Amino acid sequence: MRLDLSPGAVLLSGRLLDDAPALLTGLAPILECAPLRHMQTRRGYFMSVAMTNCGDVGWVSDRRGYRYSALDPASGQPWPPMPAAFCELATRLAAEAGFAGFHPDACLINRYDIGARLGLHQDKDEADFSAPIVSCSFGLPATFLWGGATRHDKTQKIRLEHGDVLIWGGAARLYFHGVQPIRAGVHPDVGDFRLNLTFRQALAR
Ligand code: MD6
Ligand code: FE
Repeated sequence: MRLDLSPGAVLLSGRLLDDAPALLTGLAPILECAPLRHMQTRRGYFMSVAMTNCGDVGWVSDRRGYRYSALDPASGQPWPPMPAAFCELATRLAAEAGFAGFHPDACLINRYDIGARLGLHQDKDEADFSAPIVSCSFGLPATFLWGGATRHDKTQKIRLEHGDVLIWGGAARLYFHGVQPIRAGVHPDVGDFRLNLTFRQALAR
């Protein structure tokens, strides 16, 4: 089912229910090479969400701030490559939402244990805001906060469930958004956490 949240933001509910097992299997070797970790913020706090990446570059945060990096700071090595199947799927999903020609070079992998949350933020570390972001959710459900162009805009709550895809770009590309603390539970296929993959075009093309 397709739901247009606002111009540029599309929710494809359950779109990945069939693809989820293969995606999660493909994730396992990536997580072995580049384990999930709690990154530090500029202010010195550790994020409750555990993160890692695959692709040409990965999103990192530390005392110097946020940026994309070609190397995993934990290993000093390049991030694991993005599997071709992931990249092709993200391109197809973006096209379904009306964004043709999406070529992700980064995939940020977020694991939310029970209680983990993500404060209201904009995704603005990418070089080119004409490309959308494709966000895929697995495991426990989340309450996603969908705001507007400023931090003070009213937010609406959107439930993101296993297999859901959220695509946003265009007029919504810099909208504020966040994730409320994940509530306790167990997903039958995934376990007691939520996984989110966001595909981005981080580098200028
Ligand atoms: C999450 N996602 O759903 C966090 N950002 O776990 C994001 O911050 C996000 O889902 C930009 C576009 C889609 C997203
Ligand atoms: Fe985001």
